[in-house]
Amino acid sequence: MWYDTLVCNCVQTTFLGVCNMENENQKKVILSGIQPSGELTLGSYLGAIKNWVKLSDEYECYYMLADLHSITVRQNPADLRRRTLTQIAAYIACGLDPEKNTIFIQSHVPAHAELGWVLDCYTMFGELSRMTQFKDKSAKNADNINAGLFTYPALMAADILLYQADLVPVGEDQKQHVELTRNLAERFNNRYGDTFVIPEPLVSKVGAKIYSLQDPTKKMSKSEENPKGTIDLLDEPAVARKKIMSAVTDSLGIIQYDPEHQPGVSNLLTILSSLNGESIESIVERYKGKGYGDFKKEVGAAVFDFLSELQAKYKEILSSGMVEQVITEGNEKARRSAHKKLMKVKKKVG
Ligand code: AQP
Repeated sequence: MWYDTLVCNCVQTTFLGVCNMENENQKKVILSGIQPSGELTLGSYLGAIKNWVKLSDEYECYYMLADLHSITVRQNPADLRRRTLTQIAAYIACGLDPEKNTIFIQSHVPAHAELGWVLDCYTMFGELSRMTQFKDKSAKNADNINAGLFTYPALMAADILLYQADLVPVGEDQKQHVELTRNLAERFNNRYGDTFVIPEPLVSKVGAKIYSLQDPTKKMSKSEENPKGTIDLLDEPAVARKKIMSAVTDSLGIIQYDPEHQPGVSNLLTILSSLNGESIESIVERYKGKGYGDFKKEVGAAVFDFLSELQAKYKEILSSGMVEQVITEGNEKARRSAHKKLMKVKKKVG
């Protein structure tokens, strides 16, 4: 599988970090999360959640709803409250098994904010100023460049270090934050003795990056303003199919994977391949000499089927009342684990 090639970080960091593998049978720990900053998109699923599901058997996984991070950008309170439930229901509908994974809400575990503050005091202004996401997000939110947006990476470090995560599944754009987390953990360990496991970023080789259907050079984002550019997991399947039919392509008329010259077609190839499991080469082969119309119809049908099945499960999960129970149990387990680490940190700091 795509993550098999990773080296256990305990081999590399025994001298600097706490090893999670004292007992051979103990699973390595994974932590990841998605901000409830908008409705989950096909990009959230294909780029993150689909891979989380694959990791569930092999690792001890903590998956959170990163609501503290989401308020670095202004959110409508009612929408944020609603998404707290619906996003967890969507995680489960996407295949995350609450029996195998700890699913929780970041703000319900106060240790995140507390360790975040401690780490703020060990993070240098210059380090935070170099974060490219801060530069990008401040450009996008020029009227609200708040301190939270600036110190967000220290809170992300707290999220990761509280659970002794060995691996953090992230997109390329978040690798820099995991690097900062490693530096902070090493800095802390050097000063106070072994406290934190040094995490590794887990950048998926197959996890797809999905682009906007209307501007295929830009990532498909939850907060995208043009609804035609995104496929939300809760879009009516017929509406989503229509969005695929009107996706921006090009005038070359050849179906091939060439993100530089044909970003739109390449994006549709990635979507189809990720949904039906067929290789991009094989799809390209099938469409030799054929036009965009037939190709888009097949992509649209795959998206329609995927959403129909997902939404049926989602409705069942929401009406069953299981979400509240999953949150209660997940929060409790996360709190226990995080509290232990926070107490250790407080003791060391004095
Ligand atoms: N389009 C995408 N393609 C591949 N992966 C994606 N992810 C998000 N969109 C795509 C992956 O989802 C994880 C968590 O995302 P996040 O919500 O914490 O932050 P984000 O990457 O900033 O997501 P958005 O949708 O773009 O949010 P907004 O609009 O609020 O900025 C990450 O692993 C990310 O790679």
